Amino acid sequence: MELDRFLESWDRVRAVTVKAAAAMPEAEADFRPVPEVFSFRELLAHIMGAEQVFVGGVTADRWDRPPADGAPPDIPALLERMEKLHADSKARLAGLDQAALGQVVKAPFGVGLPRMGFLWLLRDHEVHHRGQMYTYLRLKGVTPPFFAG
Ligand code: NI
Repeated sequence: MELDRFLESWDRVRAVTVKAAAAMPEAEADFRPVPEVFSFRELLAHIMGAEQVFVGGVTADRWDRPPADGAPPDIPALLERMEKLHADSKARLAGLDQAALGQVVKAPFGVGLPRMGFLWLLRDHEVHHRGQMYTYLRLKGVTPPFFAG
């Protein structure tokens, strides 16, 4: 079913996100090309924050942003956190049936979509920010991983 296809696709995207994150030297993790954008480290934290918001919204109609917990930790610690979060997200999503996935819900940021549509949007959001990570890597002389895992 569509949820299975989504989870398979999201896992593939995530595997490449993790490779891209691990490619950045820790000394460059706070790099940002211009002052008004996320740093590399913040991009990674933001991808995780969106996962928490969207999965909470889709599974429990709770679109709460996770509490800010100060400066994000180093990249390996973020990746460890990301792995746990992703496993938890997938377990929560597995509880949704086809009827629930097709039901239109509205997020507080004004978008109304079937729950399944929000999940694809979450994957697209990750790909969008990962593209920024690729640019940051190039600017630091690092060759990013191939885009497909
Ligand atoms: Ni974003």
